[in-house]
Amino acid sequence: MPTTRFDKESIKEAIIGKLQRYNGKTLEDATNQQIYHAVASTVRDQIMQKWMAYKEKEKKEQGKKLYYLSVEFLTGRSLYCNILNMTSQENYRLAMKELGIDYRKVFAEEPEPGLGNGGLGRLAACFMDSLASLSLPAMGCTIRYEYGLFRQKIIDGRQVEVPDSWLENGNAWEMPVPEDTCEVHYGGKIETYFEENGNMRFYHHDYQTVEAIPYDMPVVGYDCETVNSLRMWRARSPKALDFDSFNSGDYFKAMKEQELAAVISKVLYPEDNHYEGKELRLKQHYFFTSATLQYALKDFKRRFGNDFSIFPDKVTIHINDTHPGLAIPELMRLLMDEEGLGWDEAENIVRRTVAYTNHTIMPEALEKWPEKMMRELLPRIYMILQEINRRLCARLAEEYHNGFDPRIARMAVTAYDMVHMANLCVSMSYSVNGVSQLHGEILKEDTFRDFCKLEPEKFTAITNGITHRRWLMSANRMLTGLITDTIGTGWIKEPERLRELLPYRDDAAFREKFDQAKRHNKERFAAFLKARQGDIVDPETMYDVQAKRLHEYKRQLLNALHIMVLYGRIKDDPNFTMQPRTFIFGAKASPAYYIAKQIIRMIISIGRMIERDERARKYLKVVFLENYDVSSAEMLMPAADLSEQLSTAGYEASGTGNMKFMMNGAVTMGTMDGANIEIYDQVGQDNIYIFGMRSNTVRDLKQEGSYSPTHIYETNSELRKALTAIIDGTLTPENPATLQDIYHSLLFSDPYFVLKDFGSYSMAQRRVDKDYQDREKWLRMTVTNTACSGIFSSDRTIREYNERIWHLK
Ligand code: 26W
Repeated sequence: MPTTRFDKESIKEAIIGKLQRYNGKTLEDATNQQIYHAVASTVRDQIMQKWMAYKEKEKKEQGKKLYYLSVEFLTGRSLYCNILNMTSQENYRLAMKELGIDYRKVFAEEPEPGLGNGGLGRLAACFMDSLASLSLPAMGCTIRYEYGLFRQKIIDGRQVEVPDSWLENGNAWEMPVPEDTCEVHYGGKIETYFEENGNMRFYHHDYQTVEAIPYDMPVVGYDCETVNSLRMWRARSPKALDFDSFNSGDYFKAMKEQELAAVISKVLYPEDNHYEGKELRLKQHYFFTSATLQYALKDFKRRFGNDFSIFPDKVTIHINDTHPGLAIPELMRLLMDEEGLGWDEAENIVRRTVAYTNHTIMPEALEKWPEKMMRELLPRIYMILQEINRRLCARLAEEYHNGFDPRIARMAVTAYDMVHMANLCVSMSYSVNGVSQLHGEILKEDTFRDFCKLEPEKFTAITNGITHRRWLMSANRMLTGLITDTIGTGWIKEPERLRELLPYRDDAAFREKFDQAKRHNKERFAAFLKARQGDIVDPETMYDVQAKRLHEYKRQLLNALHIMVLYGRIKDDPNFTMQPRTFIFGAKASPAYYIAKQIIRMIISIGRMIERDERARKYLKVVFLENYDVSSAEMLMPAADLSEQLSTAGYEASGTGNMKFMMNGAVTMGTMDGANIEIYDQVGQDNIYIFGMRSNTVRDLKQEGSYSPTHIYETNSELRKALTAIIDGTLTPENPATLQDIYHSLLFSDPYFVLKDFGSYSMAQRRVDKDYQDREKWLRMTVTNTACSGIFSSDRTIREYNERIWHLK
């Protein structure tokens, strides 16, 4: 195969050549968008060679392959990370420099694929990067949404959602694979009949067909041969335009059927930790799950023929939360109806092939589909679910020696006219895992305790991770350079070796350089913010950051109330001083989540209240970073001094933002929840601020039902003043009632114990203020955080998945 060389000179030539051929432009005349496409396509050429070679190699190898199914992959931009993983960054840097290309501007031209909501989607993307970098054969599978998560605008102090048409200028990284197109069927009727040999068979007819067309994006491993694929399925009607209708002038009728099919891959649901039983969502889940499994079976047969008994040795289907859980009945269906296997044989294969990760214990996030919807939309799948359920309940009745044991209804796949996806996934997967140690315990002791008693060996906990290639090497090049100058490059392939930085805590010159990198990133962020939304922040101040989806359980309100209390102190006490702080919030609220949107309004109102006061302005600044996404996170994480991780203990399954901040040297302010606990274990109590109730206390308090927020309101006068300021016109003088629902929710319900934990939070914040003034102490803390963050690389996470669950070579 001819391989193009990619030294600096060839890169320069290639970029100029692309602009000439595709745009008829010289470098001088080309727009940044055109230059971006030219640069990207040179990288793409390079990747293609590797990708082809890898696919050839894969065909010959008889190894096991992972299909990682996820309704979200929040990949972020690809250009720089691809260059990095190809280890061409130095050549590209020089080539662009010599051509006079401003690489920052060019990289920023790439639209970010916003194909995810938050943690679950970003985790899937980090996993893909680590799988490829560890040379493990895997295919990520999802939907090619035409519109990703909405773009957030702040207008008149409120969130406004704008569609995200990320494909408008084309996607430089994807490749359609038309030969793998397949059909997905909805609706219709099932006829049962018997073959001569007595086997029961099913005939599905009168269904609607949707075509699934795959588009693959390469996932390049760091400094290795592996290039895996992220496969995104697009929906299309198989019918050509209805010409009769078209010719008779009924254009809309002619279009209708096509559009109904294509709508399946139109838009990502903007929901995160909140479930709604929308039919289109069920269609989406079945769409990409069915297409993926059809492909997995086709690929298996191509590699191994029809001996399905070895299927579980050659294929692992991992389902990222329950959303792709229909993989279970779909694989049953394909094995029985298409391949002719019997139930027991098919069930045995499925039980040894599918593994499931749970990402949330929030009851309102657990998927339940109305049986009626399932029956009408997916009649054959519904039959299989019923049979799975019948067999499960029979086994449980035997186990409990009682067909009416109350546990059976709790564990059933179909009960009370609903299909319970988590029960399906737990009962039929060979592995069920939580995403942090605490989360794993809660799953075993609470959420899935009945299942766990029967099959404890199935359950495990694997703490999440983040790819240090994107979140440190790409996002924070100055710190990366300092680390490498100090301890060499070994940490890049073995991130736990970041610990070698620990002794340098005592080295004043090193601390100084570490601080310079932080300072540089704070300035870079200030410039970015100013250019993007006109806000001015001062890099001299402490950056105190909370960036994550907006949710009551994540308790942005705790942070907001604390700022109001600080404001109160400044107003009331003329002698009060503190370290000047910039509070930065980044958060999208689900469009239908009213209180979450009100909380955004409140944060913005607090910022305005402070701006109105000359003295408060000296100490406090609040900015709301619009449209928080992967690209802005890459600017934000390296700039943060303090990382706010405030969830009510027991509710945040893991958190991964906490790891990104830590790796970039921010100190955590957090509850003993999710992975915060493990960050605490790594850095020790002197290098983290822990506050608030522990998860068992929260659990007990909830069960008792005796919690009274009004009692706290009555006894904490600072807090009472802050709460009153929400509704007395101090916060929103234009209309004092604007935020009254937040006030009422806190005072009369407070389901996530904001008031309860406030005192402890506020005390911990006083310590932060004091410690931040002690530069040596603070810098030792930040260095410690980076040094101890290696264990949170997703490389470690993926190794654990592979050792305990997948067993890929
Ligand atoms: C059906 C609606 C819906 C959509 C998404 C329900 C639930 C989800 C996700 C499971 C929510 C989610 O993203 N969970 C987050 O997963 C991260 C990766 O494991 C964890 O770090 C976060 O703690 C968890 O909230």
